[in-house]
Amino acid sequence: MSPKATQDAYTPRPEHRFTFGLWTVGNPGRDPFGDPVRPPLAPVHIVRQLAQLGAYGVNLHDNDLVPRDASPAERDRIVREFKQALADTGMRVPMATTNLFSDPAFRDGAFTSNDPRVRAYALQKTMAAIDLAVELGATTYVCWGGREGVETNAAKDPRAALGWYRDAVNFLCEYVRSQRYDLRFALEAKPNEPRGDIFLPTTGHMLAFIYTLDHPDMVGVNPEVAHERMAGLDFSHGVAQALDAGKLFHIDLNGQQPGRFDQDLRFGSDDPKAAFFLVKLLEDARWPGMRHFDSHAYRTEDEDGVWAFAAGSMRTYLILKEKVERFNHDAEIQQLLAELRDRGGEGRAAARVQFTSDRARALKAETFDLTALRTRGYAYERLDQLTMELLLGAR
Ligand SMILES: [Mn+2]
Repeated sequence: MSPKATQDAYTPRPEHRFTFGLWTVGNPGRDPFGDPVRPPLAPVHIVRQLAQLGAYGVNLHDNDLVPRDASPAERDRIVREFKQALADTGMRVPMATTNLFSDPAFRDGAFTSNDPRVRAYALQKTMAAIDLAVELGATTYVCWGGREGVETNAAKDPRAALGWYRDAVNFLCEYVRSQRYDLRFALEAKPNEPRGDIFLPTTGHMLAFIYTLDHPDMVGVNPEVAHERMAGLDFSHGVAQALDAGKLFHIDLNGQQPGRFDQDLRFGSDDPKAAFFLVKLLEDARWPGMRHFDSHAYRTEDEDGVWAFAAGSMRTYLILKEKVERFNHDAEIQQLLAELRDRGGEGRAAARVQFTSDRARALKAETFDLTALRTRGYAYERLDQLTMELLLGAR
């Protein structure tokens, strides 16, 4: 079957830089209580279908492409055929990653396993996956430590574990440098699942960790909507902090209701308002990175549903991007924002707060009209209602 996309203003094209993981559209619908409901999709098939839908590229874990037990000859044949599909379609592989969670060997973690042989095997597997990534043209390498954690704190000293984690990332940075690869790392946080608790559970934790590394310039973050929402956080705030630090190397777009299992819903499907403000953040910042979807079709779906999921993910992003344009040019909304900016007079609003002795002395002597500051509202109810009407199509 061949995926169909509506041809209109929201039709995705490669220049929109939409990417999907092989594991996302290829997700067979297995869950902890149920067997797969869809047959596996061949990577070459995924590349051709996504190209037809207007995607820019695909991303992969090493084992999404090359099975764990493949011989060197099988590996070479699989990679050759995959590269041919990329060449035929113009699709790219901007990002790759390592599966350090499926193999039972990683049951206690990979870089933070209590067994040093497992930690060494994890490095060996990651170096091989990095070689494959670079061979396929990737320039971003994501590290998601899904098994890096514990069920019981009796098992592991978290400070020792963080030390092992740091040693592993330092080792991999040195490996990339020694090979002269053009590759940066993006660390992906998640609070729990599959481990009871995962180390470095949020994007903020990851950012702090990065500055303890030997080569912090080579390492940024890959925030994922679902992972911050599982922790009950506002996703766009974490992304804003990463942007502010120059550390937003990649992003995983999807949807998630707080307080639930890892849902990996279609982007924008569960909370369009939060998705809107995320798109606004990325677009207003002119962020040049890939708009990558790390999500999957509902378990109810057959293959048609998978391609509807993929097309819908991109289409929703483009619709929200158009809404951002409308928000940024809406006279009434912009008037309210201008009034906020001009509070205290234009000169005061534009001036940065910077310490000088004179400034501190003047500030100590300043008299504020506290009655005015205590009584005037901010008009956020109007602002939010206008935003809602714009999003709901009533404006
Ligand atoms: Mn992810």
